[in-house]
Amino acid sequence: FFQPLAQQPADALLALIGMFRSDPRPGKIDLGVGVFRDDEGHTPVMRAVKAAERKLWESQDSKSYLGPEGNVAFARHMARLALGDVELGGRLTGVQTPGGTGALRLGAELIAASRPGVTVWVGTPTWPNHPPILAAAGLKAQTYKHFDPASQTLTFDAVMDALNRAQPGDVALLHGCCHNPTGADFSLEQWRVIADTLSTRGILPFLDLAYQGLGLGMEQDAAGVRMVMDACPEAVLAYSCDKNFGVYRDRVGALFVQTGSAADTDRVASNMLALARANWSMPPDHGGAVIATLMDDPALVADWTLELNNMRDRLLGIRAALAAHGGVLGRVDQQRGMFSLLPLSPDVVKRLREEHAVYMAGSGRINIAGLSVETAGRFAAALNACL
Ligand code: PLP
Ligand code: TYF
Repeated sequence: FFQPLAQQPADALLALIGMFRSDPRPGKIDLGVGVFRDDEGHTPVMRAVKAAERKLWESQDSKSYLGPEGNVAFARHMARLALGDVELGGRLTGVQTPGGTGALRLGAELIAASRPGVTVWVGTPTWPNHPPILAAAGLKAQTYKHFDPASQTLTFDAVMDALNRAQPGDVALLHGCCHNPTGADFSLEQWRVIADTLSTRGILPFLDLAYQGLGLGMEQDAAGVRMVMDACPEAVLAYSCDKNFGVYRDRVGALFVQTGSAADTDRVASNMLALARANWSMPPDHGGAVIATLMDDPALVADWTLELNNMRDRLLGIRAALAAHGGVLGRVDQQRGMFSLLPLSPDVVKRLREEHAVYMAGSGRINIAGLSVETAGRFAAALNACL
């Protein structure tokens, strides 16, 4: 029965985890999969998350089913975190999803249910899971250049050329902040132009906000998304809490949809619930319940904010230390979040791994959090030796 199946490649990023683990060399450096790390290379459970888990463990008296919308209080909190002073209802609806990935899949399926086979404009390079998620929903991806690795610059002319070539009714998938894999984010002025273009040309924004708070700050990192949602009557926002709350494996996210009218919202919400039921019935509860518990406690919110600020400062500090070495690292202090994409050939990536025990994605993407101000120099020297 399964003979017709072709062998599929493993996820190259996730495969690096195993390769790194089995390397016995001391001082090995892991710049692969995108998780935050501290100076010791550890990905900790955040203090406030641990405290909220304790609180939840003591107070939770049932694990009976919730509905396909998941934890409603959680969705309300995340809407405010992402969008500011908003309420669900009226023209905005939202549900909890299994991670940002689940939000992207549900958003793609909702878009496809409304406009089968519609074109989605995607800047490249992008997160490798974006194209298969769009394809799985039956959407057509049309690519354009977002970033030029050799010059380490965001190709804004190419972005605008694409948004002007798109047909009214097409969709534009945009990274809200901390672009994966390049760290090359739009400036506020560029977001302004994008928001105006999307709104006047009638292109639906499909926003992916997976790293809020890890770029410049919670408010700054959401500014572009908010500008677009203010300018455009209709928009789709896939949100992930897995990085900014450090709850990766608990799979926590939400999908928000802004519609043109309260009547549209009712139909959109009923379609989101029907699609969620056909996918996962209802999202896993634990992560959403923990974050809702955290958000309901001002002392925990304050501690979470403090720890998130420290995580962000650590990334910015490493970026500054790397950029001081110049060369291909010279512009990483202009980029934001966890990733930069260095112009390295597959051969150089392989030599860094084999000769220097430095592990990174085959594309030349590095996870900044895998370094420290101390190891930045060693990485720069290894890079120089291979170039
Ligand atoms: N979008 C981008 C750009 C990402 O890098 C990730 C990373 O995992 C996601 C979405 C999905 O996040 P999650 O782990 O919550 O599914
Ligand atoms: O790009 C990254 O490294 C993160 C984590 O299938 C990730 O977004 C990578 C691959 C994957 C799921 C998550």
